[in-house]
Amino acid sequence: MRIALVIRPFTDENLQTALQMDVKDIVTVLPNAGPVWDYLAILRHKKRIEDQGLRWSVVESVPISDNIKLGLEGRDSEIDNYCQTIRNLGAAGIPVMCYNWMAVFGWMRTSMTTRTRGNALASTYDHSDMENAPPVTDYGDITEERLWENLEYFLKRVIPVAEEAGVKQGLHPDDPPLSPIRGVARIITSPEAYDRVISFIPSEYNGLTYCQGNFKAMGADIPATIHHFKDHIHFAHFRDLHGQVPTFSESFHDDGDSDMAEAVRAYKAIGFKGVIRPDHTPTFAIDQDDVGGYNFLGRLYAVGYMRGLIHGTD
Ligand SMILES: [Mn+2]
Repeated sequence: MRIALVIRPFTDENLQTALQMDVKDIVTVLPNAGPVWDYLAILRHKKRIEDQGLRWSVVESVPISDNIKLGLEGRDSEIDNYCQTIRNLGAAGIPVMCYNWMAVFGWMRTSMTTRTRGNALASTYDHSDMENAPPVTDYGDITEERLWENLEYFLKRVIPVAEEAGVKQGLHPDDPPLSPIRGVARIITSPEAYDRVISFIPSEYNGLTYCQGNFKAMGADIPATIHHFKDHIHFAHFRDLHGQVPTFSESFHDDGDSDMAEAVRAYKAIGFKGVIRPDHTPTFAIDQDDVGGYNFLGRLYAVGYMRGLIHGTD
């Protein structure tokens, strides 16, 4: 397993800092991309990374529209665009794409100002705060069955293209893994949901982004699920929490409820060859900008902790 980073802001100085942490794997989107990610633009972004001695290991993420997730008009041409983007990424040698199946709204928290260790800023999701939230009514009933049907439809068109292009697909859990929220169903909320996803097309290209924070939020056994999904884990997010759904707060990686060393042992035991990146971290008092879990210092601290776990476990 190799440690990777999202670079925010995407500057040469920050790329160089990653290399100084001995992080050589970069997780990024293509800046200013159109509906189809252009091959030459992909190539130049890749060269910008490689010219600094790094590599572009994962695309996180090519957006998937609500037309596709909800089965609305226009989805077929948008799926065609997604497939052409996969071909272009494959031609450029990018091996893994992360995506999610959250409709209408994505990652959600009810507070970004929770105080964690030393009054560092962290985030919380508390479902009781959402009980009176106005329901979403713009798209008709958004049921779990509707999301499942559209996901199956999508995968049956996309996975054969991904296989041909050599680009593995890693589905990220819904965050929070809870259904419904404001009347909008969510489906990627349990380990069993992933068994169903894989059953649609049993291919190693039809896999997971194993986001540890969300598996923790589901109440899943983290080492057991890493073993269960071993051949389908293409990318991992390292994160921890206090609590689980319906209420949890994010924590420093060395301060949450999980046994993170056991998680690292599990990745090693399955021979995980992909990359793992620190996911959200709390914001330190001396950090210059509070960017909702992606401040640089928090992730620098996380990389040191991850490196120590990797060195110290067997
Ligand atoms: Mn994640």
